[in-house]
Amino acid sequence: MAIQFAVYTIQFAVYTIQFAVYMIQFAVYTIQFADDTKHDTVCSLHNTVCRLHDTRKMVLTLYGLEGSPPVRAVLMVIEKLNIPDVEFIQVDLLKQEHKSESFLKMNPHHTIPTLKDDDFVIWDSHAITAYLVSKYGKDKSLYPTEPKQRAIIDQRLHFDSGTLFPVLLETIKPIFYNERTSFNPETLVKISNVYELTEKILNSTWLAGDNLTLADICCYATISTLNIALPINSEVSPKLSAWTKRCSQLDFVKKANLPGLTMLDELVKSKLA
Ligand SMILES: N[C@@H](CCC(=O)N[C@@H](CS)C(=O)NCC(=O)O)C(=O)O
Repeated sequence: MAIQFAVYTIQFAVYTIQFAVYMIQFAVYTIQFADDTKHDTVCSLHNTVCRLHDTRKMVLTLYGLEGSPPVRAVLMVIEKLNIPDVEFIQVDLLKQEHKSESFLKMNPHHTIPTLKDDDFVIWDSHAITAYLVSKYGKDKSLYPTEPKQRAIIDQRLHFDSGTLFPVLLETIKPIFYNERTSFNPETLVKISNVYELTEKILNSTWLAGDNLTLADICCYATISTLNIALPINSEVSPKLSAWTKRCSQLDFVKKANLPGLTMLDELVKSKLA
């Protein structure tokens, strides 16, 4: 009898504890739901990829500026792969925020884009986009593993890093940092040369063959920006012109490249005499 009573008492205690746990869980969910609603409102004020500011689910943090071409390459890949839960943190280069102690601690090279995935930090748009496809892409076609296909894509990505982007920096930097009010004519010749080179590389629908890949996304982010300084002439560069148009018509490009490109375009033009 006494044993049975003890068993009932223990059972009662267990049920009471379980009930308390459920009540706590309910309270936590209620608080989180209220918080989600607040975040959604904040988020709707932001655009495109910055869709979630939900600290509970947040995995990825992208540091950048929407106008920056390599940042736009990452935004396009996030959009294309439909990766949720990305927080976008603005790093204002003109305010030297990329040279702050906390940013340098994360990325000593002080460049945007920089991506943080929990404790893992990676910078350089080409490395970031490749990482995103490998880790989060349900479909790997943007960066296939077949060695020859991948080698061609890698070559185009290095072409962007080593050839296209330096010409872009040379074009834009003096406008922002040296208060130039016109493009340097020698730089415009360099742009024309890289257009010519790209025209020769373009032998298929897309930059690395018959399928859209990271090569198109990264190079388009740069070339669509070079186009601000020197519009592509469809008679001189028909393949480049057609490819540029093809890229610009993709939904994810409209969503994740166009807003930042337009912003940069207006900013650059406001500085020209
Ligand atoms: N190769 C790099 C280039 C990144 C880069 O130079 N970004 C510029 C902004 S568009 C930057 O962070 N400049 C600041 C600095 O170099 O201090 C990439 O693709 O991410």
